[in-house]
This record gives sequence, structure tokens and C-alpha cells, in this order.
Amino acid sequence: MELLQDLEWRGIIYQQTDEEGIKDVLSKEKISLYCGVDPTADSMHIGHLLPFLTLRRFQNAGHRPIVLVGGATGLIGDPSGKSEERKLQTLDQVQLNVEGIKKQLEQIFSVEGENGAMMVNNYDWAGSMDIVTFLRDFGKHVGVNYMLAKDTINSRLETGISFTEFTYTILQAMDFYHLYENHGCKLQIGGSDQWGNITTGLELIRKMSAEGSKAFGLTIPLVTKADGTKFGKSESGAVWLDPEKTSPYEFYQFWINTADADVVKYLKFFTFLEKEEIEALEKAVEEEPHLRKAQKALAEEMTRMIHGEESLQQAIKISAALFSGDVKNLTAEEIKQGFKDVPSFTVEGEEELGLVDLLVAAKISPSKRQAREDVSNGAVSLNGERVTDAAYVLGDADRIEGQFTIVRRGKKKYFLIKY
Ligand code: 383
Repeated sequence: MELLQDLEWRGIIYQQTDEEGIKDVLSKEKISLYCGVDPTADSMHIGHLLPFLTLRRFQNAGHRPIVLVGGATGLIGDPSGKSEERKLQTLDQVQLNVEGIKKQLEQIFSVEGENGAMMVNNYDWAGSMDIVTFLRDFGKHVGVNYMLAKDTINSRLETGISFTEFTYTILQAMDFYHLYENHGCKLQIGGSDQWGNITTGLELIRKMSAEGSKAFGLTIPLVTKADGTKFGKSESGAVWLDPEKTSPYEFYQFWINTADADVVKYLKFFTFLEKEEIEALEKAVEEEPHLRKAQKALAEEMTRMIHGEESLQQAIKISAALFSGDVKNLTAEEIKQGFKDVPSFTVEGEEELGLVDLLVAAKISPSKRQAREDVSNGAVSLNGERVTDAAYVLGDADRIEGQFTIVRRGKKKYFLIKY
């Protein structure tokens, strides 16, 4: 399918500055286009994915992506969508964050070939610009009334906005102008919150570049959930791309838990599966929702894309073990991922532990009497094997890789004993 048609079908286009113009230029030439991210943390989260995956779709269609990390803008803070002034980050922190985010982006884009991705950092041109140049060459072209009319600034006038954040949109506009002039970048894409910043850039290009210059903006919708709650949050907070912050298992679980009402939309937004495949999955949601085929496909595509095949297989293995209760073949590493959120108890010292004492000490059973009863009733299992002997003493064989014992009480309540 043609790129624009495909984006349309996926529901990825929210606003365009010049629909006819964009259609025209894309039908005639391979363009350079960009999308930016500010290094507000050392990792991106899934809220960042859609615009960058969209950029990747342009690359797959032969266009050249420019990926911008905002080493300069990250020092200022974009007021877009924020109801309060941001806290300034230190230069050191921002530089660390740039490195982390750059690595993640390099994995999403192909850098090979004629339309290999170009990675840029706006600190390289904005970081050392002196204030007189800024005010004379750029500030002079952006009217204050024009800026005040922007949603992202206008909405902050009551609560307050510093001159620093007020100026942000000009910095992003300078980037677009810089990339337009130096790299022939004709299009900027971003989330719908970036409309104001993208159009300031077009204003600058219109005023500063040679007559007949033409650039475009395209925004992507905010990802929403059918139940009205915010997209991209799990029980433990944001879903990060960094496996140290959100393990591949948790990442996989996030997508697996997508509601039927959202899953087809997410397949269109986030995966590179073709129309036919997605339509078949849509049918599966309608006809056999209990099989959760679409959720499985989504979770597999996304986990493979971000963490690779091996981590995906591990996430599937952990999920299956937790579902069936057959946990004895998990490795310590897999246990760490799968049991991150279950209550845990650390055993100090080396002495042998009676099961009943352990259940009480770890607050798995409320009293010794109850603990004995739980064990005799067959409600307690260690590493997936039921233990019914109330006099049982735990030994080395109960410690997975010497580090963990998984205790289950009842059908689903898991606890982790650490040594
Ligand atoms: C900075 C300089 C540029 C172009 C863009 C920027 C960053 C931009 C911004 N973007 C968001 C961010 O960094 O703040 N001013 O967190 C998010 N983006 C993308 C997308 C999104 C936006 O990185 O809507 C979600 O991910 O545009 O909120 O020259």
C-alpha cells in the first residue's frame, strides 16, 4: 500500500499543514523528514513510540529520517501539554539522557543505505548560539501575539509561564529551519501536542528562507484507551523501553493486557503487520475473543521489536509458567522478571528453615496454627510442587540457583523467598 494510504488506514494522521502539498511532494520525490525527542529521562517510554515508528514507516517507504535528540531543548523544557513550569535539569544529566535515548533510537532505525537515518542533536547548533544572534536572527521573526495565540502557551497564561519556557517554541522552530536549510528537511512530524512548535518552524522557514521555500508539518493522534484511562501506564508506572526499568516480561504483559476494544487500533498504530494480517486478527477478536490472538500477536511483535527474539521467548516462558503454576524450570533471572511485583521475604543466615515457621515469618500465613492447616490441606506449594507435610524443612534443593524459593498459597497468591 502507498505510504499515505497506509498511514490513513492505520489512523496515524491527525493534522496536516497542507494535505494536498504533502500528497504532492511525497508522490514526486523521496524527502528528508524529522521527529524530535527531549532527553527528559535516560530512556524513552512507550508514549514516545508512535511518532518514531511512524518516522520508520516513512523510512520503509524510501524517505530519509532525521532523528533529533534535544540536547539543547532538553535544557529548557517544552511547555506543551504541561500545566506547570518544569524543573530545570543539569547539563550533566541531560547529556547522560541524550546518550541513553540515542542508543534506543539507533535500534529503531536503519542507518544503512541511501536513506539511512541521520542522528542529530540540537545542542550542536543551538548550544553555543549567543543571545544577540538569537534575538536578531530568529526572535525578530516571531511575533509575540503569534506566540501567545498558541494553545500550549495560551493555556499557561493563568497559571504562569517563565520567559524560558515561553521561548521554547522558537528553539524548536530554529531546528526545523536549520534542518531545512542544511539537510533539505521538508517535513516535521510529531504528536498532536507538537502542532504549535511545528507550525512556528514553518513560520520561520517562510520568513527566513528563499522565496518559494516550502516545508510541511504532520501530527499524529494521542493514543487513547477505550475505558478513558491514560495509555502507557502499568501498575508500576510508565512503561519504559529500557529493560532495566521495565523488564521484557513486564513489557510483554503490558501489551498482552490490552482490551479487546483497543487491540486492533494498537496493531495498526504500533506494528508493521500488513493490512490483511491485522484484518484477520480483527476477525479473531470478534469471533473468538477468549483466544486473545490479537493481544498475543501485538505483545509478540512489540517485545521482539524492542527487546529482540530471545527476550520475547523468555517473556513467553515466564508468562506460561506463571499461568500454569509450573514454575520449577524458571531460571533465577526469569524469576527476577516474573516476580518483581509479588511480596517477598529475605531469609538471613544459613540455618535450616521449617516450612511452617517460614510461612509465619514471611507473613504468608497469619499464625502457626493456620500455617499448619494450610500445608496439610494442600494449599501450599514450593517451586510449583505441593508440600503437605507440616513438618517439612526446606533444604538446598528448594532454592532455585541458590537464590529463590517460590511459595504459592491457594490458587494464585505468589510469594518470593530470597536468600
Ligand atoms: C525538540 C526539538 C525539536 C523537535 C522536537 C523536540 C521535542 C518536543 C517534545 N516532544 C515530546 C518529548 O520529547 O517535547 N518538543 O517527550 C514527545 N515526542 C514524541 C511526540 C510526542 C511528544 O518526543 O507527542 C510523543 O513522543 O512528538 O510529546 O526540534
